[in-house]
Amino acid sequence: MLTPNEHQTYTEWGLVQIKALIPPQVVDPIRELVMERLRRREFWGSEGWIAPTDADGQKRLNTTIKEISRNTKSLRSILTDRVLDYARELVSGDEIELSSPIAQFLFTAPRSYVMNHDGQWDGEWEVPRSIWHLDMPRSAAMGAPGPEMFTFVNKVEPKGGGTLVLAGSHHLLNDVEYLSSKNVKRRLKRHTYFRELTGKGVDDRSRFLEEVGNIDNVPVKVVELTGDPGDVYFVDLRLLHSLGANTSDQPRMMIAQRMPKKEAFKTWMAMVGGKGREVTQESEGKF
Ligand SMILES: O=C(O)CCC(=O)C(=O)O
Ligand SMILES: [Fe+2]
Repeated sequence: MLTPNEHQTYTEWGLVQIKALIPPQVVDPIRELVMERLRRREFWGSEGWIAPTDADGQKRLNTTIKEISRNTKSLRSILTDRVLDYARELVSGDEIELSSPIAQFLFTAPRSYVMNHDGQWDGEWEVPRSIWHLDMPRSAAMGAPGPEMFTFVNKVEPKGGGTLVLAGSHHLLNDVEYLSSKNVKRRLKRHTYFRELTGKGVDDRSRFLEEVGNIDNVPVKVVELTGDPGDVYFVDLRLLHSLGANTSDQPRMMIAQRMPKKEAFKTWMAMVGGKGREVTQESEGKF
């Protein structure tokens, strides 16, 4: 079902976009569910978004998002047979595991950023410097682990809170026995590009989106995941990624699902068992 070009893009850059893979009759009810909750909790009114005004309001919003996330039955309807078929095709027909969290709901309020809490955000969008991470450790024993699916529940425009990925970074450090997300980053800081991406210097950061750079002779580029409801990105689970600020007046609503190959997942879990807490946290997607 994927065209040879789509396969090649996925192999080369570690991600491929499939437009309108999920039909409106699947996505629309999910968006309605979310909006209904936001309205009921008074975060959405006739003029759109009603931002929390104090710490209490922020807490209520967090609770509301958790409440929405708990509707696993409704959210997981997004994992249609077509989505699963595409994922299997990307792992050469092998079996995939839908690893926890199931149909993870990703939300960023309008005009906000995850760093809001420390008062550091100035309202401007930039290619993020921090929170770059991996959802799983690097290990030669796992081989190519398979994709994570990202889809849009409502329209996500550029600078609207979409996930940022470092395309091409799946080619890096594949010969290591074992490296945690933190240690992968530590190793990559030997390279100028990665030091600049994650550094504090004041410079024009749009170049990371516009130009192909290189780390250890591997071409890399930052890609912002944007799209319409029902568009899907399959992203190699080895790609570094980070969170984007939402400068728009619409809530950023996406759903993510990790879909590792069954064999890779087993190897991963066996390693988690052996390595204890740090790895367990990482596999749960803590940054
Ligand atoms: O919210 C996002 O855009 C990305 C979230 C993420 O990377 C994670 O939960 O591991
Ligand atoms: Fe992640």
